[in-house]
Amino acid sequence: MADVDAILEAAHLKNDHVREYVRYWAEITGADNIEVVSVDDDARLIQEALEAGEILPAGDDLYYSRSFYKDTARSEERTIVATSDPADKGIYNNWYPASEMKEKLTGLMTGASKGKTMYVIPYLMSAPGSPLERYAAGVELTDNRSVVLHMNRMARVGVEHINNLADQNTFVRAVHVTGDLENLGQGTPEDQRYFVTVADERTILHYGSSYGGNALLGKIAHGLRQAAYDGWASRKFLAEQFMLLGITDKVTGKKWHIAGGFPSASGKTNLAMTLSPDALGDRYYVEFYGDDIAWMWVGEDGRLYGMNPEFGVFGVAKDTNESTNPTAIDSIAPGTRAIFTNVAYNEKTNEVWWEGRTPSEPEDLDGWLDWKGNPIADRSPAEANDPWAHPNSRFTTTLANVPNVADDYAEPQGVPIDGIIFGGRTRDREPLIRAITDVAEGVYDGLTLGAEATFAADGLDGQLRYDPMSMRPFLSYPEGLYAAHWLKIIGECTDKPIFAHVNWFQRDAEDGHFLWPGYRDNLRALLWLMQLRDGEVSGVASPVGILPAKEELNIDGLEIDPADLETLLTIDAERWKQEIGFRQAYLEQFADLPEQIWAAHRRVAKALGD
Ligand code: GTP
Ligand code: SPV
Ligand code: MN
Repeated sequence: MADVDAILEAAHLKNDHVREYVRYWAEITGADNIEVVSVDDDARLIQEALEAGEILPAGDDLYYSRSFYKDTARSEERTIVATSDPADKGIYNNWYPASEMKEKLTGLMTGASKGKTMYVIPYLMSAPGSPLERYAAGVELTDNRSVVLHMNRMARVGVEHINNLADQNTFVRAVHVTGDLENLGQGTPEDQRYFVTVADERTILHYGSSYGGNALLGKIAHGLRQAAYDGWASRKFLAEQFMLLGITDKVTGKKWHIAGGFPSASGKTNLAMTLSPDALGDRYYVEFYGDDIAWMWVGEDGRLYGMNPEFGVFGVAKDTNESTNPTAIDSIAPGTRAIFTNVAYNEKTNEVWWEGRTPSEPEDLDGWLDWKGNPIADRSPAEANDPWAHPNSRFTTTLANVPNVADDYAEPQGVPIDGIIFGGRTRDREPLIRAITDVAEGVYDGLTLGAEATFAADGLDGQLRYDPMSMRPFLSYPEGLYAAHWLKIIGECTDKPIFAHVNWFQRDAEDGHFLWPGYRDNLRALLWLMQLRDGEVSGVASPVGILPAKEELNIDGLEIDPADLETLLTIDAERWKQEIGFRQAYLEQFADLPEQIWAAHRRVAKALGD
């Protein structure tokens, strides 16, 4: 092992607490070498990764990476929140004692980076100068170069983010060791993977994956799990799996900001990057702020503020194309330095492809490899219909590459939030949009978000489940306390956001088609919500919120079957009554659920005539 101090000194890493942390884990993991990285090293690291065959060229300054075939999504089963206080155990956080997990992970990581370089990635999950900056600094240690390339796109990376911390010890310790991916027993009873956030020690220990949320520790582990815990422990903020967008009315000059939670692979990226439908484009302009995480706090003016702590987008590739998401396509164009992961790749032309990229697969199979690297042309008849790309294949690009990114996206002060929406893949029951003006009912609605799980987590695709605020896989403390923290933060706002539940995924009971065209047309529902907030429309009261009156929803240029629209704007009371029963049982699991939430539940049940 090289002289750690000499390496850190040469890299201008000055923070003594960080140095001690690096020395400690270098010793345990047994890495042969240490390298401190910054975003300025990206071009060199790309070159090294190309030479090592870890990534492949995918066009002008575009790159392709493939993760191990059993390592292509987050594993919820293997994800754990640990603390030293058993009272932190919730229903969903998979709580274990900190001492047990630290010992376990130290054991697994011992000597596990032998022969490898341990990269030191100092990062910041915020714009510098943000009111929440003190919660945003971290240092990821990883033995995987591809993880460094992804972190360079997803977070602000460089020693400047940790050298001058007001409190030199206030940074998240985030250790990632890849492990021997071919021998980890993924998905079997002998599974060796552990993805642990020791929340009360601000320490993240992930072993056994090189994929996305399992390995890019600034994003999900720090940006969501750790930050949610910090926001609660400090009583200062919320950290949620939310997108964040702005809508400008070019006629009146008004600008609104909307944040919203949808479970993984349920439309956050698409909504946040959306453009106006063509017919409304002269009047409304949508700006992108964030697609996966928002940190929210109460500003001095009594409004709720939000910011995206990330620096990039790790977006679902499937069905991304010029018509569903043209801005996403621009953000991964030649020259953007984007990285594609687990899509199909043509080893002769270096092109990439995924399901829904074009209406049908490329005709000429020559050179095409599926996401596992197997030639498509060699497929047996039994494999003929297998997808070319993994359903959870992704693209990674920086926020600045998104053409409609807001001018002020990197400003530290955040933006005031006018609306909070919840949604998910719900094939029946949930109408297009229902607005909720009462805070407790809004929080209750978020807690009872029920949706179909997706391929973003291993082995759960299609299961209907409750996913509180879309945070189920990322909750770090008990649900009742989480609800209380929400009530506290929003309750402190003197000018409160309006809530709404949206659903782009209602299906026809007979043939299964989506009733709502979705994508860019989703803006129509959001415009109605903002008009309702501003008192320009009044909607129609229902037991579960305010629905748009048919004439209030702007449908200029919309192609939709009138019968479908009718269904989208009505409530199936019988189906909802049944739902209230399910919710009762679901909410009863949670300890210390605030009385205001129970009261909201009873009000909705009563309104439904139960
Ligand atoms: P994570 O990054 O996993 O947290 O997911 P996300 O919520 O950002 O999901 P994303 O926007 O990437 O959407 C995932 C999938 O949903 C893609 O395959 C989209 O094509 C599809 N999708 C998004 N919006 C709509 C919509 O309005 N209607 C329909 N039918 N599908 C949509
Ligand atoms: C999600 O699964 O919700 C994601 C992708 O946003 S990952 O970074 O893998 O968690
Ligand atoms: Mn996500």
